[in-house]
Amino acid sequence: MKGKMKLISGDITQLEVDAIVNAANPSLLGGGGVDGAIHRAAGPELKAYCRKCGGARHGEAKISPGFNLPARYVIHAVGPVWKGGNQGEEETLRKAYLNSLKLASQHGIKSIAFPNISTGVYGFPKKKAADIAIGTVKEYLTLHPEIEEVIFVCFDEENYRIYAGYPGLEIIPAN
Ligand code: AR6
Repeated sequence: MKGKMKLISGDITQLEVDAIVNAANPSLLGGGGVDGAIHRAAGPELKAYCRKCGGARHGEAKISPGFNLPARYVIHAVGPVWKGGNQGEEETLRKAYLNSLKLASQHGIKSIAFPNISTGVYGFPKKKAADIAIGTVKEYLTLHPEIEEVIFVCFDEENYRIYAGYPGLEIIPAN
């Protein structure tokens, strides 16, 4: 597990990894934020492919090719909408990470990059989300040596500061 979790600031669409994770909505047909950026960079074939995926519930994930992205795959994870914390939001966020990692294992993905799922439009508190993201990934890696690298990609400064405060994440300098 040690040395496999990394932190980088910037745009997830630029990363040359086996898979990038998208913070999608249940339609899987695109939207704003990181979802919009991924669909723009992947090209229209991504939406056409996702149309056939049948959507996903909050906490679920589906996989597609990366099309024009440098990443081979996109894993579309749907995080919870924050509604105050009493609607199972924490467990749903954990499942979004876990189901993404399970898909990665099933598809021979060795390197995977996550954005800070649900911490934008969906309004999940950032520190709590980081605890769940890092905790879930850490636990998964101890049991699944097939995943070699997990990169947390922070686009906004607040998330980056929060993640940089965790011991055990290797900081990769941005280009
Ligand atoms: N690379 C990496 N992270 C990014 C990028 C990027 N290019 N752009 C934004 N972020 P959000 P959510 C960060 O709102 O909260 C969409 O409309 C951003 O700083 O993209 O899960 C979907 O279609 C934030 O920390 O996703 C859904 O309807 C993080 O990505 C809804 O938003 C997540 O913010 C999902 O909301």
